[in-house]
Amino acid sequence: GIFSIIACQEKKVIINYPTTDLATENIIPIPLKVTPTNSAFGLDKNTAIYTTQDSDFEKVGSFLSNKISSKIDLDVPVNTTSTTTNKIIYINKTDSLELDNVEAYQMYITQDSIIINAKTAAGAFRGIQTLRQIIPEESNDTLTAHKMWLVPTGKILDQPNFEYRGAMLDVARHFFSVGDVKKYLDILAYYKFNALHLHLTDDQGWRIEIKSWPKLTEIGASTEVGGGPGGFYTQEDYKEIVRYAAERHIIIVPEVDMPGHTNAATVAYPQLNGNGKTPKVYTGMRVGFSTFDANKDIVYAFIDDVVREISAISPGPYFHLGGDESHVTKKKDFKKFVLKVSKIVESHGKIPVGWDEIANTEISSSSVAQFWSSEKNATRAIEKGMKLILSPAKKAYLDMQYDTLSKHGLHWATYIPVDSAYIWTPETFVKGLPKDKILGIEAPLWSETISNIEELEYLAFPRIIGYSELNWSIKENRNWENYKVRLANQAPYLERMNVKYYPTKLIDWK
Ligand code: TNX
Repeated sequence: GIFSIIACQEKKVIINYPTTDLATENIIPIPLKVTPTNSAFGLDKNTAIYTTQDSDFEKVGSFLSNKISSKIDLDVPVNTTSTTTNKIIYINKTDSLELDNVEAYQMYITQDSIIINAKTAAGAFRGIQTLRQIIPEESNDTLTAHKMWLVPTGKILDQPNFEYRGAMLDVARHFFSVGDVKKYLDILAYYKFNALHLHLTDDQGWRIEIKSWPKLTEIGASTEVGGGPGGFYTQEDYKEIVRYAAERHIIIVPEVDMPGHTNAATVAYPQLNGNGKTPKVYTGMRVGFSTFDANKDIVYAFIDDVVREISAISPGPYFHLGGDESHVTKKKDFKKFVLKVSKIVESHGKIPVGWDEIANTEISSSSVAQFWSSEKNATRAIEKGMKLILSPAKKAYLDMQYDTLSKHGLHWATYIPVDSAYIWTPETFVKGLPKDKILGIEAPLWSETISNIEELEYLAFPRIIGYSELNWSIKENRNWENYKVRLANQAPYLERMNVKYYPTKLIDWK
């Protein structure tokens, strides 16, 4: 910023003005194109928000108003009829945009107005996140009673690089409350994520109420890694998560992991089990010992009920069927199972997603493979013409430790310090994968080693913020040295949100 020193009687008062160069604002993810005009819009008590008369745009306006109020304690009314307002933030729905992406927005900031134009409410919502980031924490006037927050003027053209910008949370190994998930969603929204994948079931616990199979939660939800009490979402809880996410233009991608990772389900209903042993409660961290029986009709009847009940309360287009590490399922059974379950998913109107192992089956090419570890499987998926979500464990796994001193996490894939998490190119990471087949990056947070929101935050932050930039910003605009400064300046926001991020020494935190 620009510092100016004003002599004020005997005392010298230092006023720290926000920069008036829009191009050097600490925006993450960095926008496509920023053109500064070096003046300022003075956000103050005479400012109002006006939106297109469309309920979704009005909601975006109210969301912005609430966030301004919680950041700087200023009340900015939405679509008010009061005549005292003389500075306006417009949020407009328009079809004539220079950019064609559905989530694109354009923002024009002048001395007396801020105009955000978008084709969709989702685009407008992404736009207001940028605005939230450039409203300074401090007002400029320690000397007068008229408080003003100076927003630098200029023009921003912006749209996402990838259409699917995801995070995953494993609520099965340890359970996380609706409140925890909402807090995560709040921050994901601020960085323009649009998908949260919930890993709802695993060997150690089943976390979603299924009304037609009540023992899944009566029995299967009462355990977790380490022997803690577990927990589960009622369908009402889950709907509340979906609603809260939708308000932030984020979809929930539900996952029921199968045929492996199913010990908790088979403890509740032993007739589903296919590993030849009597299912016992499991609270350890091993993987790959459980399986559904791929050759029993009751198993598919069960899955049909589960997929139907969850799909009915999941408005997003995807249903994740898992498919990873089914080490005790015979190869031919795995193929049969994944194909049949993918058809069940499609019959309930959803696009099947699965971990990269599903590329070894006859699953339809309109399904999505989530690349996590096997280049071979990724190549198969490409050959089949499937789209991919990129979650390479060596780069995008939030449960990998930062370094040997990390308090939580694992390191079976590698250590991922904050620079390494950012410095890679998803566009060329998988050989032979055309860009238009990449849906986007998803950063999974497996929860074997974390059991509360503070531990979640330690692993997720600040690395998840870097994935937001890899997902949203074009490769020509990404640069570690430049990103690292903008990341340092996220500290006030993270602190205000009470996020216990890992304060890595690689960043000169503000
Ligand atoms: C591998 S990633 C798994 C998970 C574990 C994770 C721990 C994947 C598809 N399977 O079951 O939680 O490693 O990093």
